Amino acid sequence: MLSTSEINGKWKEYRLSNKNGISVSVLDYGGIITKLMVPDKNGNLENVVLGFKDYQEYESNPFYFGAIIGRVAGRIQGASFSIEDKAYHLEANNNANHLHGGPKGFHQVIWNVYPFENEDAVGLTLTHTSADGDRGYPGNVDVSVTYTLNNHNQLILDYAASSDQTTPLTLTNHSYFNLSGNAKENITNHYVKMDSSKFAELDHTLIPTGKLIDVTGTPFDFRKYQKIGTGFNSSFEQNSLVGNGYDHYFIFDHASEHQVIVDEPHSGRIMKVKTNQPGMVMYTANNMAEGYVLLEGTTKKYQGVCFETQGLPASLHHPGFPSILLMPGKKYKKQTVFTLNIINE
Ligand code: FUC
Repeated sequence: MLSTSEINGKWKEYRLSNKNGISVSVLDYGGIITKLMVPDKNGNLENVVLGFKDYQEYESNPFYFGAIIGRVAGRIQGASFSIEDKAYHLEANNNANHLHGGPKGFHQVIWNVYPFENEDAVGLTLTHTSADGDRGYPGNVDVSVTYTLNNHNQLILDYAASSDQTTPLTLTNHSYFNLSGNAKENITNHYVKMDSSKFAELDHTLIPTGKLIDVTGTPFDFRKYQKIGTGFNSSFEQNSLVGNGYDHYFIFDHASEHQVIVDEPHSGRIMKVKTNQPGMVMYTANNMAEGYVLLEGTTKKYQGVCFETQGLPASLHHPGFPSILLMPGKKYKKQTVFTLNIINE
């Protein structure tokens, strides 16, 4: 089912729901997922993402809650890059670096929305054109992001883009999940399993050094289920450096059935993530400023976890990482599927 409401006289919110009671609410502004209602093991519907109580806060959205991130998700070192010896300069909005597409990135524009509905699913296609020179990036880029909620409890995000010049592009969604429901607890006791044996080492400005670290024997080894809080109190430098937690790019080992599984035993909720991206940033809200009022509770450290499936912008400065360059005539086509269920069902 699909319903629509006006927000503050300037935005529209679309609510998609399936036959099992799951629903997702999405704004045309930033393509922001404001709410994701999912039953727990007793059938209670609760919200499993962080969102502001006062929608006005989405205008600045310092945490990038729920939004589409682009043109480039993550940090671009020194806010500049070169393509075939031509240098491009972007706005530095994170120390000397460019973060998440910069100010007025894809998280801060109003997208065109085309709803659809069929027998098994309901969805929205969001489109946006980013002009040549937008935020300093080259090429006219047409982007579409399709959100589909089906009756198999899958929320599918399909990203497509094309450009008339070579440009870096890697899109993601920046939802903060908290499977405890209505953010009753923080994410310390969420369990995560991940198909990744290496991650990109960061320096103290959170920029990849170009080196990959083997997870073996470190708090980054999620190849077997591990509590996400393992890295919060660890003395391992890569954890302490990012504010005692995770804010790192993990490289997936296989294009397997699911690359990430996260579960929360109290609520019984389990979420699987499957993508054709080469890896993802897992960010555990280590640096979340306190005191913003949410739909449930207030912002705090470790209040949610982001699984930002994407390419690695550090490939612009380090050879050997998978490229994020989109060439003219080529089609960017990426998909991430979040499947929401009850443990052992
Ligand atoms: C993530 C992180 C950043 C940042 C931001 C809000 O993607 O990589 O460090 O704090 O989100």
